[in-house]
Amino acid sequence: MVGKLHIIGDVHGMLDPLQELVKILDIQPSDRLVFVGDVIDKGPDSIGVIKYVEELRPNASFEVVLVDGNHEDRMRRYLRNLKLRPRVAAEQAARAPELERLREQLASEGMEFLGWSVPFYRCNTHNVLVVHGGIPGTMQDFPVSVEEASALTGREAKRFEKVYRTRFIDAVSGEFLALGDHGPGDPFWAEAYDGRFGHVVFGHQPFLNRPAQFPYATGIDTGAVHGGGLTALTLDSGMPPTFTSIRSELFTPYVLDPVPHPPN
Ligand SMILES: [Mn+2]
Repeated sequence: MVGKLHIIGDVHGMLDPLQELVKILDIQPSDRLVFVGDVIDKGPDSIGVIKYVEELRPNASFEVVLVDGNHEDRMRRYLRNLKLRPRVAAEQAARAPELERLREQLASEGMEFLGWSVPFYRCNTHNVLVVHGGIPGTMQDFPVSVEEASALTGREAKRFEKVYRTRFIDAVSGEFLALGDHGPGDPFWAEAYDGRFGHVVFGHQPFLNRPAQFPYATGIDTGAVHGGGLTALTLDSGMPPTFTSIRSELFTPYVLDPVPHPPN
C-alpha cells in the first residue's frame, strides 16, 4: 500500500501548533512525514520542537524526515566552526547569541538532530522534490541522492547550498540574489521555475494567508512564527493535494516581501 506524504512548513520553534497539526493529520503507518526545514530559531521553543521531533522519529510507526533549512544550515556551520575555526564561531555567536544558547541546550540534552537531517527529499511516489528555499534559475543539475549532495565540497557545495536560501533571482541571468538585493523586475524564483527538477515543495518564504501555488512549485510556509499558521500539504495517490493549517497567535510583527500571488 502506498501511503500519504505529509509535508509540514517552517515550524520555527512553535511547538503547540506542531503538536496540534500532527494530531489532526492522523498519520498512518504507511505514511511519511517530512519537515521542510527551519524547525528551529525565532519562535519560543526550538528545543521543545527538536525533542518532540526526535521522540516522534523512533516511536512513530511512520517515517519522519527532516530537511535542512537555512537555520539548520547556520547551526551546522556554527558547530563546524567551533571545531575548526573558533574565531569565526565566536563572530557568529556575537552576531546571533541564540546559536550558542541552542547549542548548549542540545548538548545538555544529548541531542544530535543535525546528524539525521537531509539537504533535500525526493519522493518518486508522489513526484515531488522538497527543498527549504528554492531553485535558482542558474541551477543546471540537482544531486541524484542525499549522499551526492552531502559529498559536495568547495564551490559546488556553495552552489548547492543556495537551495536553503533562494527567494528572488536575477531577471536576466536567473542567479540567486541575496536578501534585499532584488529589484522590482526580479522574479520570485518559483514564478520563473520551469519544472526542470520536478514539482518543488518549499518553505522559507512566508505566505501569511494561504499556501502559494505556482506552475511547478508549492510554498507551504504560512508563517507560524509570524502570526500566520503552520501548514501541512498532504499528497495521496489519485487524490487532489490537501492543505491543513493551524493558526498561530501573532507574536512577531513581520513585513513580507511583495510576492505576487499567481491566480489559482
Ligand atoms: Mn528559512
